[in-house]
Amino acid sequence: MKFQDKLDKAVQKNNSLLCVGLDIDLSKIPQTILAKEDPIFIFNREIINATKELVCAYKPNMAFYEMHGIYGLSSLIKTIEYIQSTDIPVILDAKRGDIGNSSAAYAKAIFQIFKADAVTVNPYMGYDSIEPFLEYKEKGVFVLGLTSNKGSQDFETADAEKPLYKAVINKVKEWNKNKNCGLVVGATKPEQLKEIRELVPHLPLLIPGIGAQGGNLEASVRYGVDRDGKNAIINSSRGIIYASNQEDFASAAQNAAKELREAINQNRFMK
Ligand code: NUP
Repeated sequence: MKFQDKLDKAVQKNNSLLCVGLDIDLSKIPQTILAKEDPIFIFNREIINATKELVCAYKPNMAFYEMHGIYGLSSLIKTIEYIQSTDIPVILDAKRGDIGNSSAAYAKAIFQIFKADAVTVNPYMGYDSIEPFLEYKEKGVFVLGLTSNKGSQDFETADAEKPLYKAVINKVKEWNKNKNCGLVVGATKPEQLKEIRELVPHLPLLIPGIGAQGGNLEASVRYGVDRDGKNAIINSSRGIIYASNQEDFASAAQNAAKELREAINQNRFMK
């Protein structure tokens, strides 16, 4: 099934635009979980069980698995396999991009080994660095447009007249021949988000930066959604999965996800 269709189904079924980020931090996981054989997978499984009726996507960030070596990567593969049994799409946040043959290897790893439904990529090296990902027509490819971090001012918005992120958006429109592109736009940039949505009325936008980074939820939803109140994927990672670092972490994550889904839905059709 195409990523867009899988996303639409999950949005519809769970009445949700919430994406839960699975960014593992062992220092925030309760002792009882840490004592088990594969704590990363067990923790994720509990979070997934508690939130799978509340989300439209999960987004593990590869860095938090790579930092644990082979062990972390094996937990990531098990986690994605587990999510696949729920029909919720997985966006693997890997921010890849390299010369063509290296990108082809990255794409194979992300889509065929880790079996993600979508990936994040860095556009800095241009079309041939992204093309190997786009060739997987069933998969979603989210290109970094305007990121949530402070450093986005160094390149992305450095030229106020002709900001780099707008050049990226124009290219993404050209690259979207297989209708499998999306854009990443930080929740900390609501003004630009409004403009970006006008430039790309139909693209799925992955919007991180809610919660821990202080992004603007209301504006992100209102400006981020398309005309049908869809296609904005509002991510929160730490704000959901570490709502509690005690034994009640799963039910605390469920409550946090419920609240955020509700707050998102209140703004979905406010255009
Ligand atoms: O612009 C971006 N900002 C951002 O925070 C692009 C991203 N991919 N992210 C990722 O989203 C970040 O790396 C992390 O995995 C997640 C945000 O996590 P949190 O601030 O909700 O905990």
